[in-house]
Amino acid sequence: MKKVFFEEITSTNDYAKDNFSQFEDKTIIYANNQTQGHGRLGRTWSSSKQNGLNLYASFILKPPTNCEYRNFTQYISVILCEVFDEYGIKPNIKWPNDILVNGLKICGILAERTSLMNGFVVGIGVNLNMTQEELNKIDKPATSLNLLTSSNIDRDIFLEKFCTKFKKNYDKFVNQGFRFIEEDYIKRIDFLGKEIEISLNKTEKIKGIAKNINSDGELVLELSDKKEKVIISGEIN
Ligand code: BT5
Repeated sequence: MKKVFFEEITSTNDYAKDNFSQFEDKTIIYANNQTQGHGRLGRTWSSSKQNGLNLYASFILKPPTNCEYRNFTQYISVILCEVFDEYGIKPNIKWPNDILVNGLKICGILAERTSLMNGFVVGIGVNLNMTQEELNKIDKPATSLNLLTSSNIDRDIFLEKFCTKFKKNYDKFVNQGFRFIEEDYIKRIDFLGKEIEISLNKTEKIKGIAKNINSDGELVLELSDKKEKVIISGEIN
């Protein structure tokens, strides 16, 4: 995988989108610091004050056009969980693709595309070395790998572990889609069978029992009238 590194950048996702056509499939754009890192719906992704300690990376992906791009974030979340396993951490996936440890967010994943792109960009922000003070400033509960392992984490080693796993099964995943990761993904989900509320957009919410993740990676919700509703995208509150 080709890597492109910046000391400082506004947002690796924005750079990857703006320069998409220049790069080959599976190029990684990463940076020591982001000044305008963002999540979904214009939300901020908080960075550490110290450079180079956390992972801010975006992947340029140009798979065949029949691939469901939202499943790629799920593929990446499974790979990230496997990397965390190597550090002795047991993370959960909060559908569709947040990664949490004991209910605290350690990693965010953001897939984006524009009509001009023959593919998409998937950005990951991973808290590798954050102080508790920095985490306390985030408006939702968060954690960092260094605090969980009581040791400093080498960002480049973490990224290398990720890339090795990403490449290993990428072609199989592209061919088979979500089915290829279904089992590994579902075993990381800890809310199945529970009542949850999902924000479908900024104003609409829906409640129900989380029944299952179907073979396309979508969430199946049982509503109060026992009817099932398939949720393609949204955010569990
Ligand atoms: C995400 O958005 O979780 C996706 C974040 C993706 C960030 C990467 S960094 C590299 C690439 N370049 C970018 O500009 N972005 C990507 P969302 O689901 O909208 O969650 C955002 C919310 O997570 C915020 O509103 C906070 O509540 C919380 N948050 C912000 N920074 C955090 C952090 N460092 N650790 C844990 N939670 C955080």
